[in-house]
Amino acid sequence: MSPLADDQTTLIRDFASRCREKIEEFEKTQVRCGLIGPSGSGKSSLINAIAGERIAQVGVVETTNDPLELSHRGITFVDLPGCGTRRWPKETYVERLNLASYDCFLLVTAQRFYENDVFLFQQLRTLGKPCFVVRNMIDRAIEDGRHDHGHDEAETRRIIEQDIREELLPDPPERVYLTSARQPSLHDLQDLLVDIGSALAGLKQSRFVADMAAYGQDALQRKRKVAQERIPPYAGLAAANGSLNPVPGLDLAADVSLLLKLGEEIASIYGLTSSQFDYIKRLLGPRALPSLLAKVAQFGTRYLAREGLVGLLKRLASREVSRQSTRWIPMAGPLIAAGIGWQSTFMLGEQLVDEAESLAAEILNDIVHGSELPERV
Ligand SMILES: Nc1nc2c(ncn2[C@@H]2O[C@H](COP(=O)(O)OP(=O)(O)OP(=O)(O)O)[C@@H](O)[C@H]2O)c(=O)[nH]1
Ligand SMILES: [Mg+2]
Repeated sequence: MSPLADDQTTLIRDFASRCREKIEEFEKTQVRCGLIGPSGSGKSSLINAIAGERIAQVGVVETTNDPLELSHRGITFVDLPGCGTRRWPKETYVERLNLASYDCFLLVTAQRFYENDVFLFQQLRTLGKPCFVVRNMIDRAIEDGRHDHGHDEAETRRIIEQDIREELLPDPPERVYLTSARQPSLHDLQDLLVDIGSALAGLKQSRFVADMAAYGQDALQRKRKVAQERIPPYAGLAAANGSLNPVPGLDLAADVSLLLKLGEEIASIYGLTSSQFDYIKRLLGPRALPSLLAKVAQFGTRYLAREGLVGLLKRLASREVSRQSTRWIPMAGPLIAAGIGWQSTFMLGEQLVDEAESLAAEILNDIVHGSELPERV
């Protein structure tokens, strides 16, 4: 390959820094989500269920006199102190806690809402912030409704929803989400997550969709779009590497480092990193199928470890070196000529998304089928 002219080198360096910016822009995006609700209503359990990772302590009474921040990649959950206490009077609550800087709120109860909750709900609405009303522990309420009154699930849901709406008069929410942090794939948690994502805009939306757990097909579809959008800047960087250091097929080190990072991002989007999978295993309990565990381990060896990726890349490179992909030319422009890094990264990225998605779908299927079994998270 002939050496590049100076102006071409500049062009490529510019392109590479734009790709890097794109990656960093996403990495730096944070969604701040506040949770408000009484002790024991399941806020910590909900945080874990939303993150798909155990980041909050459950069943430990946290006398939250101060906001408690818990992070899961791009989502910062803030377990907020009770409103209307001596420490946090309701009149100054929103201002002192700087709630205007938040992106969304979950108003959580496992029983009913009280006057201070109603006050806060209205204040948050006035701020124009998405505020989701959550009645958690619906699994228990359904059980009790059946046992105590002979109500079926639909009847219990109807009664609870109506009660909550009345408690939040004069301006009741459009929807009350009836959730169970112990049965995240049942009831309304999956809708809640999809709706939070929809209430956010731009990169915040992508960030939330990437980092929320998926408990339904709808979530998986949304994740696919976000996951695929992660690929082009990585492919662009690989192409730039390939153009500036054109030793096709030999020096794959730079591409491998990029792909490891992309692999980790995609794995995380689909809940397949080891800490996320620990949470899933608790949901699945002893039923976790050995074949599923083996597949997840195999996925890790192929895409999240250097040796596995080198093998995959070499195979792709030898197969694809002569085939120019035209699909993405508008994005990479003149760089495509050096495109082994571009093509390999793209193909591998797409293969990665496909495999992560089908594994996540299989896991989801197992979670759904096991949800009737005893609670354990
Ligand atoms: N059955 C059932 N139990 C739940 C659910 N959510 C939480 N729990 C249980 O309720 C207890 C309290 O849950 P936490 O998540 O710690 O509640 P919290 O709101 O964070 O409590 P504080 O930290 O004290 O404010 C734990 O034993 C949870 O396992 C649920 O949806 N269904
Ligand atoms: Mg807690």
